[in-house]
Amino acid sequence: MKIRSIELRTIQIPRVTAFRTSLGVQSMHTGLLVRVEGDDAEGWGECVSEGDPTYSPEYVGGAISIMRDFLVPRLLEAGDVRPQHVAPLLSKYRGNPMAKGALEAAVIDGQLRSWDISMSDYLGGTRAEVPAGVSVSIADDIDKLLEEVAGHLDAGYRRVKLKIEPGWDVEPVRAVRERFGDEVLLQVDANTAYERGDERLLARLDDYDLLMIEQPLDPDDLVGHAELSRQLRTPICLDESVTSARVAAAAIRLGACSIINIKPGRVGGYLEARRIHDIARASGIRVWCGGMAETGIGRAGNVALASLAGFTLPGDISASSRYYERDITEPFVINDGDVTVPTGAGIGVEVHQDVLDEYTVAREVISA
Ligand code: SMG
Ligand code: MG
Repeated sequence: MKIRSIELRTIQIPRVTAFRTSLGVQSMHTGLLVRVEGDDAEGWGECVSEGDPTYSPEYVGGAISIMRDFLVPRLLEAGDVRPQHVAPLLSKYRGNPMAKGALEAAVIDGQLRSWDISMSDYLGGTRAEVPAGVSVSIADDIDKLLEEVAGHLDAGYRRVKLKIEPGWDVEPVRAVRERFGDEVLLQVDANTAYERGDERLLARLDDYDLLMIEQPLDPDDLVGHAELSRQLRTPICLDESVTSARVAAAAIRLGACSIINIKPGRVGGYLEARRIHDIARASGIRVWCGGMAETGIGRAGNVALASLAGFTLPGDISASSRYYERDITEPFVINDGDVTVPTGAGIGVEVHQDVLDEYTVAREVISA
């Protein structure tokens, strides 16, 4: 598409309930949306950097800065840009996969809208529905946790992921298993909260038939994860560590994981995410689509990605109402435990301008 201008919007949306992980607590979601305006279409992308650099080195203020000073000018100079050109054009600038991924997502959406092709068809999706999973906050106590998990299971979620940290790991897992039984698909996510030396503690989770332990160690510690993989029966899944297809291939080669959480934003976009899916599939590694509490814009793309055949595990793809009272697009809902893959052109959802304006705290437009 011929790009005329790119708009960056910072949004702040209150979360329905505060979300606590080993990295901190969030009751307000700070997000960054990108709108690419072309000659005959506009496209939207969502940058999954958060307000602060805790999950990732990227954060909203930094993403705006690199987009404004380097990435956006490069795209505007290039003029006519196809989705597959975005990453190569931006590759001279190091890192910043979330900022790059958001720009690529907006170009994909704009291009597909003008071609009248859905994102799922474009990526090669094979499913009309994807199974919904839910990620559960660290709770104040076990009773509150059980109450929350009961609500999610009643709502039809097919898989539950508990956030864990030292002091909140074996007990909550044991309590959930005891109350809801062995049939529930259950996994945990440590967001890097453990260290080498915690093997014995983590091995206690082996008794609970978990689908996986997600990212127990530091993002850079592929070797540590490989050693842990050999010591535990529970499969190791990587999230924060996997920032590109190259790193994914290295992690697989090292035996650092048997499952990968693919978040398009974290790996530089949907096309790189698909590459990781392809590599993993060829290597017998299972993948699932992660989440970053996206609005309907990012969620629509994630649902499309999760419709690819290799996504054999339920993702962190929940209903919009799990996060926000009002989404900025038509809300995603759970039907019999599934989320329907949009079939409209591009991401297949429309931005509700009035709601978006209400949550916008900063906006700038950069033109060619
Ligand atoms: O989108 O449902 C969602 C959130 C899923 O737990 C989730 N994401 O490490 O996988 C993860 C976290 C990252 C965000 S919280 C810091
Ligand atoms: Mg994670």
